[in-house]
Amino acid sequence: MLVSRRNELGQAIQHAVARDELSVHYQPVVDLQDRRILGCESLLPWKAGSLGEILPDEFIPVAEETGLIVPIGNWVVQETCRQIAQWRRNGDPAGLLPVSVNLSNKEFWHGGLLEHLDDTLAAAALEPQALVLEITEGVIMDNAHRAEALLDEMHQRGLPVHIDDFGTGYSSLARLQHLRIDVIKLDRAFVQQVDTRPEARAMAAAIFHVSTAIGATIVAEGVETEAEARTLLDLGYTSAQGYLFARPMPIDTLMGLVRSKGVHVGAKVA
Ligand code: G
Ligand code: MN
Repeated sequence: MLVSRRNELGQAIQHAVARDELSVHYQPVVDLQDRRILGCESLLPWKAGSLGEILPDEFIPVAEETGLIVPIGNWVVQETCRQIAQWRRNGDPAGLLPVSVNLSNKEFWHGGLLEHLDDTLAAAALEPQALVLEITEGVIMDNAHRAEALLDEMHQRGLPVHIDDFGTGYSSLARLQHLRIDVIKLDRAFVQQVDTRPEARAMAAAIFHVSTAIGATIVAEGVETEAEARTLLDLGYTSAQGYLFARPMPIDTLMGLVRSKGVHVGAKVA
């Protein structure tokens, strides 16, 4: 990224945080067979005035560099917990869904993370299982030994942990066996044209078996076509996420979708 673009984004992020301009969107995870909603993922789309819509892929690295990622991430966790608590108070079926948040590198390794999670869940009167933590494979494998200890602590607290973007972060399969992981999210690099590319199909099949071997559930990310969804079903996948089913959406749209599609309660995926 150009230095000027990075500076511009850095300043815009600072303004957005100061002016309370961020809002959380949600993308459903669905049952591949009947398309009912199993859970959803909290995402942070961001419309930055003159800069237009900025996707997380572009602004998260800048937020990491400026250190703003920690307050932004804390805010996403708080906002998501507040929302789940509100759904439950209103008896909305969305309150039954596990909701995941993405933890970036700096947030995961930040010393205050577990305390912040404990405090935020307690303030919203939520049990730890209500909030799912998504951590990319790259972040975990940066320091697999330390990550193992932290994941153990999360497991002891009952916090579900998902490995995001699986297959892109040079995973050590040897270490993977020792990590407490509830769900593996297959990166969309293997999902794109999985119906027509034999290599993608073979990798999707192999990673499915890896998830079974470590006792994790698997979710396919980035499904965009019916043919991809059908192939994944053939390979044994039961849950997925992607533009074919639903894009990340504002809260009201999600609640409408939950009412029309129905939810499957008790799945471990978000
Ligand atoms: O890294 P992570 O898996 O959390 O990425 C989530 C990002 O992927 C979000 O920005 C979301 O908008 C995007 N996304 C979700 N579904 C799809 C999809 O079907 N296709 C593509 N290209 N991107 C998707
Ligand atoms: Mn994610």
